[in-house]
Amino acid sequence: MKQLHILVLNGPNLNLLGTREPGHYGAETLADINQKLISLADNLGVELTTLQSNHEGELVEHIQKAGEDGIDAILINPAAYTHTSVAIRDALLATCIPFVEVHLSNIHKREEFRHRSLLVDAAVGTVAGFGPSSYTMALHGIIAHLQHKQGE
Ligand code: CA2
Repeated sequence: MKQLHILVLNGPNLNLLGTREPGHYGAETLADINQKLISLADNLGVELTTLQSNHEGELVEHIQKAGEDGIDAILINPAAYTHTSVAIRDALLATCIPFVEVHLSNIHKREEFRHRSLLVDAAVGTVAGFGPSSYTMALHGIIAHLQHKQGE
């Protein structure tokens, strides 16, 4: 069976993790989070690529390229674009790649404008509120989902 290849995509300002607002986003840097995810993926026999961009169009291009490259699933924390980006939604729907929406914080416990996600109804699932563990939970979840589908 072909090795699964999963893309982890992070949106704007997440490159600042660990430097500011530890109350909302914790003390770990994005490099720490990515490193842990890569080693977890390694243990699970899955290939993992991590990317971050502060630009909406660049995120769209990464999603389009994931479609061309045969990526099996995307874990995406679109950050502020969660609440605004029709372009990211359209790109995800166009590629038909199953994806999980990931958030460090529980967006439903925060300001009202963060309660709305433009991706939630198209995602396989959402994990929010567990800090960096949101990503590891999402990784376990999407692998189980893909393996279940492979076995169908
Ligand atoms: O909780 C999440 O993961 C969010 O996607 C984070 C976004 C926010 O706009 C979403 O509503 C929820 C913000 C990312 C900004 O990250 C920073 C990290 C350190 C310092 C400042 C911002």
